[in-house]
Amino acid sequence: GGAAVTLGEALVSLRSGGPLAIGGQLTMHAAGAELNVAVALARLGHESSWGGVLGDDELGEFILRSLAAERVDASRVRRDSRPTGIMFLEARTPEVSRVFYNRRGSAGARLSPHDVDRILDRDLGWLHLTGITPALSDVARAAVLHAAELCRRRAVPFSVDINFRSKLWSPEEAAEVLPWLIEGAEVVIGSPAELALAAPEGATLEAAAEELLGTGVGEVVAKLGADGAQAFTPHGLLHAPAFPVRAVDTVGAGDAFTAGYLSARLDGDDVAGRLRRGCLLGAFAVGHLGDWEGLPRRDELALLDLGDGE
Ligand code: CKP
Ligand code: MG
Repeated sequence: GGAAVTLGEALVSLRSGGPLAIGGQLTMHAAGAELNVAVALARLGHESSWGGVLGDDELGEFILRSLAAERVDASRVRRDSRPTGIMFLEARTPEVSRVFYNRRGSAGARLSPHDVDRILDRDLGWLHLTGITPALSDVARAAVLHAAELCRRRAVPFSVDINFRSKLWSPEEAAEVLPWLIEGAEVVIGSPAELALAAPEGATLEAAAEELLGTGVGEVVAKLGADGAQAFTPHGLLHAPAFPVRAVDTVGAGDAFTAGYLSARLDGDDVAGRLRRGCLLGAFAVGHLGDWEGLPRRDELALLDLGDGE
């Protein structure tokens, strides 16, 4: 029982189909890794909630409206006089896009431990965190570490997507903070390079996973893009292939994978089922423009899934 909750910074992403430097049309989307996961879970029918700080501005209104339309609870959101953050995204090819942030001093970076207390003061079934929010500001870092600590104290299962962002902090800074964030997490997800950041002794993916499992992490999940994904658990290693799709936009695919994995976990599926649904959601995400707009409702999972199961 209890809601699946995420917290972090939500942004407005303004997307361009070509180089930003030549101008032209932009499309407006609600974004932010944690928001993406919250929407994906709600689409699949889970009780889902997003918490954070939004500007008291039109962009904040837009994000609230998007969350309401997607049936994500946002009742713990705080509004702040600072602006809602913006992210510009330019697609150069379907596989290659660049992001430019306009988020320094944003409302979202003001997330505090006090906000976290308010957001998590509820019947909590699962908490999902990412390595983006602790990179935003000192207070946001304290907030996210506080959230992980609350979960450990209350024995609430939680997950962490490492989501290293080189535009926000250095690998050295991240490597210092990440162990405190992921200690005791049920699920840690990342690319092989991100997992290596969190497990500095691990020279290979296998060694990094081993090291994290040794610190008490329940499952370590490596996202391998077109090669699918791998889960390392105390019972062994499992691999799942990616679903073959033509990529239109890869941003948001990681969050979709994470949500698919967590959704199957919340359903009580085994590790193979979790990997499979993660890869399935990743395929939906890359096949569509926008981080989460193309994601399936539960009754639509079979649209791409021509194999058995689901
Ligand atoms: O790892 P992903 O491509 O799935 O993450 C994309 C999101 O939060 C995107 O919405 C963006 O706003 C961000 O990651 C970020 O802060 O970079
Ligand atoms: Mg990611």
